[in-house]
Amino acid sequence: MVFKEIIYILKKAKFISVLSGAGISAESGIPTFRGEDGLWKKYRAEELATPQAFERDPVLVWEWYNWRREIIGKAQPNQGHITLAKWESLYPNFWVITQNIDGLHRRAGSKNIVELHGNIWKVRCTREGTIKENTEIPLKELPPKCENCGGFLRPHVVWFGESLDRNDMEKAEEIAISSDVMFVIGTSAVVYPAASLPFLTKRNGGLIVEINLAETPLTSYADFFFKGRSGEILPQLDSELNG
Ligand code: BJW
Repeated sequence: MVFKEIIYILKKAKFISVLSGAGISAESGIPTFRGEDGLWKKYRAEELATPQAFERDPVLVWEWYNWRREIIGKAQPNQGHITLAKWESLYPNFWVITQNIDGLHRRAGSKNIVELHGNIWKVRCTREGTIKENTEIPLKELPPKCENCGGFLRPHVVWFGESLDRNDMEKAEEIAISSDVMFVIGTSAVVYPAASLPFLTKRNGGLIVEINLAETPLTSYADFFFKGRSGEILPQLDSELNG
């Protein structure tokens, strides 16, 4: 019944967006941040994903990223990523705003992507600010150094207390405002400013469709809530949509 209703809405929608989080990549074998598998050694993300942690112990922070690069490097996009990539080809306005740094949406074939928190395959010189692609797994030298000036390289990602790229945030807000429907998939919806985007959609008359294993602070505001794995629910929606 709910499926029928959402399919009717999706068929009429002109602009659809997705806000994705770590949960969409969980079925690809990538650990989430706040789940049972969310700890690396004894550390929480809040203790490692900060500029202060990097200043204090750059080797420790890089060990964490090195470990994640190995997992992500072996991972494949799952049916959730693949369904969203397919939908991009069906809708003239379809955007993925992701908090994930794993690049799996792109590898699944999505092109209209805003990577709000950066990308694990890019590094930035802490001295010069230059950004380069780096896909070495594992990195041999920790911390890696800038070829040009010898300064420490850091992952080109957004840590707590750091501002998101202004262009990315403006684009994400524009998408949220324009959306008839925003899917919020596999995010605990506690990290701002990403977590504010569904409210922008709602305030501008759009609908929120949440897909998650568990309820989140957003659930009571969502128009539809599908409890379960995104890698299963998205293909089910897709077969109803095209059936
Ligand atoms: C499944 C599933 C399956 C599992 N299917 N579902 C306003 C209010 C309060 C605080 C703030 C605020 N504004 C700013 C702040 C401070 C802070 C913040 O939000 N803190 C809160 C935690 C309290 N925000 C910031 O600092 C941001 N910067 C900023 O605002 O700058 C301006 C400013 C500066 C200084 C002061 C004030 C303002 C930056 C945030 C950067 C976050 N960075 C990280 C690391 C990125 C790099 C990396 O990956 O290493 O981003 S932290 C981490 O959390 C990562 C994630 O993208 C992000 C969100 O996590 P996500 O994706 O939601 O994952 P989980 O694990 O939390 O949830 C997974 C979900 O999936 C769960 O719900 C599961 O149930 C579900 N799931 N399997 C479907 N198969």
